[in-house]
Amino acid sequence: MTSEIVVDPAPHPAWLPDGALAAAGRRRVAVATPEPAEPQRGGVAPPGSDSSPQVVATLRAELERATAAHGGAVVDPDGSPDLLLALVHEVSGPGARLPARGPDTSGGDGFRIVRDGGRVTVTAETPTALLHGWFHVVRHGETAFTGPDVDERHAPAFALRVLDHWDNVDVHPVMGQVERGYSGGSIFYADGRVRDDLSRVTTYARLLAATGVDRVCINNVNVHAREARLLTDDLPEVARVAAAMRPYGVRTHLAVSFAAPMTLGGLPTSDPLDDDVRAWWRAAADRVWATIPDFGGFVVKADSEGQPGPFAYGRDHADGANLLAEAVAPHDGVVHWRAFVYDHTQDWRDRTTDRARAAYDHFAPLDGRFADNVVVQVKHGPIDFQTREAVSPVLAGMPATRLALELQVTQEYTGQQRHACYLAPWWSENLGFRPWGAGEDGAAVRDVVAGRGPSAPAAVADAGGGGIAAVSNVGDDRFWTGHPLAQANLYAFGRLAWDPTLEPAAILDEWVGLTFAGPDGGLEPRVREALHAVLDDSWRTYESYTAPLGVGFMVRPGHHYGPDVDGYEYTPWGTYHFADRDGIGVDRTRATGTGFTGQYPEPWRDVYEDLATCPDELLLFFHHVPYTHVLRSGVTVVQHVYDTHFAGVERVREAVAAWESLADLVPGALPADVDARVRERLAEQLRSAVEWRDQLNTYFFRKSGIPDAHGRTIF
Ligand code: GCV
Repeated sequence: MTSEIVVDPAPHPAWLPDGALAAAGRRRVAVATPEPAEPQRGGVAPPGSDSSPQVVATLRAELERATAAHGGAVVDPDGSPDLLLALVHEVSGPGARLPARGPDTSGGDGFRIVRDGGRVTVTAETPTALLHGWFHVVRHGETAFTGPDVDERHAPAFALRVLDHWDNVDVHPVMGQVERGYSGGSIFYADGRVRDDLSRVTTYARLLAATGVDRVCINNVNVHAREARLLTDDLPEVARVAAAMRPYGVRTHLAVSFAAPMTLGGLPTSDPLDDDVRAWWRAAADRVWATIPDFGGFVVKADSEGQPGPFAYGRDHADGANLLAEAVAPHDGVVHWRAFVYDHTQDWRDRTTDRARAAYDHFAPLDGRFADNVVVQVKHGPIDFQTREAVSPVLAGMPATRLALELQVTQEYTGQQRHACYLAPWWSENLGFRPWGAGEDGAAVRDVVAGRGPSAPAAVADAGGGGIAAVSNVGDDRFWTGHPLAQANLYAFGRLAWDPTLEPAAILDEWVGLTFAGPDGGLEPRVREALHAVLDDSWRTYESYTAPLGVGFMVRPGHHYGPDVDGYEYTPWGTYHFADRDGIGVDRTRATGTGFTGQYPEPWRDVYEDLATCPDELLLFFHHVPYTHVLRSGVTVVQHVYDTHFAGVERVREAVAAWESLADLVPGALPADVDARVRERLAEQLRSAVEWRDQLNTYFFRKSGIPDAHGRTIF
């Protein structure tokens, strides 16, 4: 007899199942607000002020929901509640005022939490901040009430914490509904329009509010003709999306096309210095904010992979970005302008052009020319979201510009949500990277994007820098993210956006505790153990059976899944490894290569330049070496390829075994549908890892003629 899994059509609760609310829900809780809770101005907060009564209403509904599920009660603020959430005009008490507010933030996002003899009081100056305080209490479960007395202030490190959706309104013939999406369709669009039922979007905003993300760009940065109209004809529809996210304090952004004045406005040009073009953008922005008063701003991909941009008019990217900045400035809007600009029509025979150099070459000379409300959004690496690449030197090269770090939660190059690959350790490494080593007070990338980089001018510092952005991995899949365990990546991004110093394993622990909470909030310890075994090192495991030593790509062109060592080698995309019979890697040195190492400040410009000091994990990113080059581990490059690829597959087998060890908990501590989906994905991961191992090992054996020192099977 086959046991049938009954699939609940409602989306999976992710990290907010009712069980996660148990500790607070069992208690007497209250909300105190000095302001009227009834919606004003149609329920829309005045731009930038975030006095949205809707969020207060949300908070009350959260407390009702938690107490109804767990037997507690919502009481009067003066009825001795165990938990009091109080909106105040100014947070008082020891210490300075709440930190972390910039002109683009929706007011102070921080809150104060005091636990005194088991009674907890959260105070904040805005409803959204208070909501963050509520989710802080939820995250801490019983210990929120039973821990030692505390008086703490919490505020997000970054003023802007954005998720970008690469969702198309129309299904794109090649890229589908969601470009690089591995979780079904879009939660925003279906059948060529904004969905009628946006309840799932509100649930998404709730999940995001519980992590710290406060802005969502709802369409693809590759803006096709249909999607361009979101800016004009479809504004009322965009307003519906904004209304669906507003109750949780999440603001809406749109990706726009630089050519919009021509394609939508009928003008003969999109030249950023043309007066009619400037007037067109001002009118467009005025209409947007008239329709959505708390709209966030625009995201732009220009002169990149076929998207239009200022180069067509002999203008640069500061001219382009400032055009839009001028249009949104009266509304306190922000322009996220992407630095992902390179030549995608390169001649593979040309060894002098280096895609890694492109963003810095285009943008660093423009430092200081961007308007105060422009954020230059920089991918973490100089190539494209690879499993391993160097940190982009742009992040150290534009001190007078608000910079945002761009990450990719959707697993385009890291297993497409068929492989378990927990990315927080990788993001943490990038955030913690110190571009000046111990110099410049040891400032790290996370300081730069918070506006605290060396020599940041007041405008950058006061705005809190450009913050952080990432490409979402969410779709209309029941589990939101295709692979249920990929939810951990979405959660981790939100938590790192709030506090980039959090430990990845601690974030995972939080995620497990919430997501797998039983009805009374408890967690089966074996589930925690197994999930750490599967996920903690999964990014390094993935790295070990895919492209080695920072060389990148080697994926199937187009869809980017699975191995194809030479797939991009003779293409125009600028992503080469230069493997021949003797060696492999890209010479990016100043001495003999493309000179990319020169884009870094000291110490890295010399550390990377010198084969003797370049870290092994980035060796092939910076150097072309013989297969017999000996790594610090004592093995040669080619032996390292063999060893890591054999070991990587074994580690996947161990992950499969760790998950299977939970079989007796299904159903119960482990829901049957989650188990079934995870098993299906792990089986594919193992199949794919074996394929990667065998193709990579065979390729390098055939190229080099050097056998595996341990005589293992290579084809
Ligand atoms: C949205 C990579 C992806 C593209 C993506 C692009 C970008 O090249 O493969 O699908 O386009 O990055 O970040 O703009």
